[in-house]
Amino acid sequence: MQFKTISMIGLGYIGLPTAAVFASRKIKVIGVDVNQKAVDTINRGEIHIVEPDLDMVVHAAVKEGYLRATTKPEPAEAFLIAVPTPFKGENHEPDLRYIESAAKAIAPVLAKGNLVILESTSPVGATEQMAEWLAEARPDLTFPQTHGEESDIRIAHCPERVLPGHVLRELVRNDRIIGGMTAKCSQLACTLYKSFVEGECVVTNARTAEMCKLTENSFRDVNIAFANELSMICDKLDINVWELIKLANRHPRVNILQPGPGVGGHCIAVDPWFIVSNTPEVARLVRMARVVNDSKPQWVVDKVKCAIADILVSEPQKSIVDVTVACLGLTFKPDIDDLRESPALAIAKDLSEKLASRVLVVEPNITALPEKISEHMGLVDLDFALAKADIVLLLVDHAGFKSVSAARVQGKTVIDTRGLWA
Ligand code: SAJ
Repeated sequence: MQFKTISMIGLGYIGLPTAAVFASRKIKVIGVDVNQKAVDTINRGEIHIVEPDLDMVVHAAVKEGYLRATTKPEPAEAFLIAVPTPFKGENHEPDLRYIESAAKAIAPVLAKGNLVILESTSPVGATEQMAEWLAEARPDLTFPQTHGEESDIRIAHCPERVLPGHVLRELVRNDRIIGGMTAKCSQLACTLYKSFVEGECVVTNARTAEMCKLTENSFRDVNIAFANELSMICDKLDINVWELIKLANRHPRVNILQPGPGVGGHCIAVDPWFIVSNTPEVARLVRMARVVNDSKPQWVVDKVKCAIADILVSEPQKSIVDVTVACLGLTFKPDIDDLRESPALAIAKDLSEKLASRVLVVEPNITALPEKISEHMGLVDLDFALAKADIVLLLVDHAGFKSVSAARVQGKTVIDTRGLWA
């Protein structure tokens, strides 16, 4: 079967690039998003997110008539859902409300023979739950959970696994996990993805596909937690953690990741909690990694406070208001503009709000801070920050910070959370 028209529900960091890549293969894509502004932007052939080269691909897709955005679902042969799956509350319980509303929004336009794919990272069981919501909304159609291979609607979970900043390349080249609710569901989903995926489309069931995505991000989280814990141990033992890791990684079977100010973004800091919520009594290591990584920003804040105390002791003529802290970087990882769940931002905000010292913030990848943050801190350029700082706090290893010479930070207290200048 050849898909001619598909629909992407959710036009964010994953949905929009995926929609554009399908469109570049001459499949008509109806993009659906609740955000009217995003819809209008896309229909002008422009983009509302930052991702290298995406603007060109979207522009071409819209111009050639293969991609169109709307706020209201329309009939299509396949529906792909790429909406956020955050967690709610103190217990980090998964919040499936966006999947639920996407399912309820497409239900009225579903037709016999349609394929529905959940791409959003989800706790185990979410695809079956989505199938239930669809079945409740459309009692006139049959679904895999009750009719197996004979169902009118095919359903699969095919998680996205692309790295922000390299989305277009990874969408095409990475292997794709295809978790159909039945074998026929998987087969149809494979046919769809093979229109652009050059990697292998590997078939499994929906629950394994859900767990596979969570496992990948949790693997990374656990390993970063190990690196972060090492950095705190080494600090106490007066050992350079960056040198230590380099040395240990010379062992052929050791590959330690890099410590940092904490783990940010909307994936690695979130997804392990879905495993914990599925199996709270056994997911001890997964939970502990989250706890370790989440404790790192406060550890960095405490380091700054100690550094200020040291300055006040060694320069008694100074008071706390005379001490200037320059925070270099706010995004959740280098060379992007994404502030979501950024530990660097949390640290800078905490210092700005709670310290009597002057806090300067440098973030070369954004032109203005979001409104609710800008009341607490202002952006300055790197030269100004370095000239004024008593304490230079490196929070993000942006390429532009790498070239700062030792001479420019001489005499200042340097706290390098990324080992960029180690
Ligand atoms: N980080 C460290 N030390 C490291 C590596 C990363 O502190 O050695 C930090 C980063 O600074 C950042 C956070 O971890 O704050 C997450 O960054 P990342 O580059 O590890 O991952 P993401 O969140 O950009 O993308 C991840 C990827 N998952 C894996 O590599 C297993 C990506 O492939 C997924 O598609 C994505 O999550 C997602 O959407 O789930």
